[in-house]
Amino acid sequence: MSRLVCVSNRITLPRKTAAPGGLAVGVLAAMRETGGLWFGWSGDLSANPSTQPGLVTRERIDYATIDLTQTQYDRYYRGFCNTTLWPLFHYLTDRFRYDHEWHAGYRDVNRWFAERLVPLLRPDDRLWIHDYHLIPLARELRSLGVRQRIGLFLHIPFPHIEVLRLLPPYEELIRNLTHYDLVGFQTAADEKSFHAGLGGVFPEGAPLVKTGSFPIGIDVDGVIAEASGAMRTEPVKRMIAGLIGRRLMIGVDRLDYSKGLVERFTAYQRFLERHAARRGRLIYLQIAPLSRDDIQAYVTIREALEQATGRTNGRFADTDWTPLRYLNRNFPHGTLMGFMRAAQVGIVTPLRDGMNLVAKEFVASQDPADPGALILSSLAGAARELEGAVIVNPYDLRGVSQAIETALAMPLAERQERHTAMLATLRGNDLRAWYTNFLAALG
Ligand code: ADQ
Repeated sequence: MSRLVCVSNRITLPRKTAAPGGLAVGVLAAMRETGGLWFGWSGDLSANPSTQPGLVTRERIDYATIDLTQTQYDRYYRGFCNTTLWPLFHYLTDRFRYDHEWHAGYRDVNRWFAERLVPLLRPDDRLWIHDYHLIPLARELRSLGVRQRIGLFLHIPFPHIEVLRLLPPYEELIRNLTHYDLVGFQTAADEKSFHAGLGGVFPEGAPLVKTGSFPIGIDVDGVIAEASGAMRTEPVKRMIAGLIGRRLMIGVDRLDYSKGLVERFTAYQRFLERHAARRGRLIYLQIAPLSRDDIQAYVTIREALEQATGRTNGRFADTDWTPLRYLNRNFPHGTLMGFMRAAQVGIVTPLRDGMNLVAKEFVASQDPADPGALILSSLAGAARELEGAVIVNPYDLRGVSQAIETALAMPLAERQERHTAMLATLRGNDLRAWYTNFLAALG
């Protein structure tokens, strides 16, 4: 069998505590099953990076990592990836910025990745590239003579062509995608947007690019086991004891403006204004570990959330009740699943999201005998599968506030019915189906 080579911007080395992020979980699951090579940035910066990748082998997976320079990091990672592509692909055009040097840095780092990867390749390898950081990689690899099959999976949405056109080199971006043997998207809608883009760039007939939608899922039984196991652990018991019989609403998101946290906090404040009878009886726990905190937009959003938390608690808290508990911490995955199981409401309201695994994890973590209700943004990829959620538009603050009331008031029979249906969907389309289907399509 051919070897699987995964390439992602950042690699999670086994001994390091896992940074939150759905991509790493997905790649690791695939590689654990197939073995192979995982290549990417170490997360370290160096003034004079070695041309030789660092190599570590753990449980059939060879990890090959390279360092970046500060300038590469600034232009490629902070600049083009996270200040140009990230907001644009999430339709958040007011946050979109473009700089010619960032784009040059993006090209440069993709070339840098390709040059360091090529010496490690074997003739029968299959290459699976991940995400928006590495769109030009196939073209760079091809120009260095790589003939093996190369697939790309985009973890984030693919924007409509009229949005993509804000990007000065949008045609180059589309052309770069034609060098792959397979381009995978989270949803059929993203796949359709790509084909519209392709049609726009090649009006006389686009080259044939094989595409597919491969919605990423979760390890359902793994989450169920983690969640029920965690109920007996100290951190989860302590959290439940701290509720003193009150109901719990939980949100778990990387601290990112695309996750709609400011809007969510405002909607919660509105909920407390309008539903006086619920005051003192509900605690909203928001876990939001910092991410990309050296980018100004992320600093600004963090300040806005701290202010909103202060406003809500200052206005509504009582001597024995804090309505909003806001934590910037990481937790072990199992502990998080236990927190979710202890909650009556899960709230996931991104302004746009490729998929959103937290929504899926919330459903799987629930006790089927008394499941909580999920509030889910219509603009997350997951909404196309989780029809049993209370679907909201995250910009509609009144609608989100009403959805909180709907979720809290939902009778047991209805919660069970919705939970059963959603769990069946999760099982039919789990993490293993995601990578198996992608790799089968890649051939
Ligand atoms: P993300 O934007 O990172 O992923 P998401 O899909 O929700 O978003 O995945 C986050 C993962 O990190 C979840 O497994 C969650 O449990 C974990 N996590 C979050 N907070 C944590 C904390 N405090 N401690 C520990 N773990 C934490 C991107 C795209 C998504 C897409 C995924 C996978 O933006 O749309 O679903 O990739 O393709």
